[in-house]
Amino acid sequence: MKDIYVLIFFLISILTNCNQESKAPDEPIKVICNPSTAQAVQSIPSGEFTAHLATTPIVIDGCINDGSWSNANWYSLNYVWMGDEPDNTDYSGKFKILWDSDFLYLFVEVVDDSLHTTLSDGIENYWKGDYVEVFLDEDQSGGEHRYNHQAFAYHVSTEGHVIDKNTKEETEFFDDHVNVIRTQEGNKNFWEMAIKIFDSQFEETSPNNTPETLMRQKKIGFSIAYGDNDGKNSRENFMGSKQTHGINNDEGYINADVFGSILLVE
Ligand SMILES: [Ca+2]
Ligand SMILES: [Ca+2]
Ligand SMILES: [Ca+2]
Ligand SMILES: [Ca+2]
Repeated sequence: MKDIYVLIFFLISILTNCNQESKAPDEPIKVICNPSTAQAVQSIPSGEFTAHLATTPIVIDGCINDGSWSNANWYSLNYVWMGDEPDNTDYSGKFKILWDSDFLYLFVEVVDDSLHTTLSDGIENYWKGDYVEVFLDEDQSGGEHRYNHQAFAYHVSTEGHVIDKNTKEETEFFDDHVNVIRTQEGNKNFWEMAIKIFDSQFEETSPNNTPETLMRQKKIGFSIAYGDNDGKNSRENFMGSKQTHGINNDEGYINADVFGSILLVE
């Protein structure tokens, strides 16, 4: 009799895991939940985007099947900021944006032939890829932000960490700012994020920072990029959402003047 219970338990375990492989810490969930679509991808050289309000909840699970995502445009993440023009097996990227009062949501789809985990070459090389970089300037003030928080350059790592420099000029994890789940299907990686928007009053030593409440017609300084490292200990490509990004297309981590923007609409 006991053997039957063990068998039933075993069968239930298999059935409940059939859509999802077991997940070790810091590894992507491998799922089939992001079917290819024929939806057009818009390239916007100015990097000035529009985001619609999410009218249904967005579950951060690396799957695009939340109803609101189908109302969002795909935007191109294929401007070459560094390196030669990659072919579309080496790299190709696109993203969607949504918002509600609490979060800015991003869904990023990246084709990358060789996924190089961000921190595998040590924390000091976090900016060499692979990673998604999200540039945010809450009040679109522009200006210098390298070691202050009037704007952020979140390096979202393959491991799910959110990395930027702090006011002591050190590398710091700001994991509480971005809830991210990455899923992987073959050579495609899907990064779904819910991002809290902090203003320039953010204090890294305070436990009481309050994110901005987002509203219609708000405009946020924004760009997004992908650093593609295919194992040569370098960022072989840096690909962005905007045609240019300052000096050598690499000014975003210092100067928010070069960012594009997002306008929040209904
Ligand atoms: Ca989702
Ligand atoms: Ca690649
Ligand atoms: Ca600012
Ligand atoms: Ca890569």
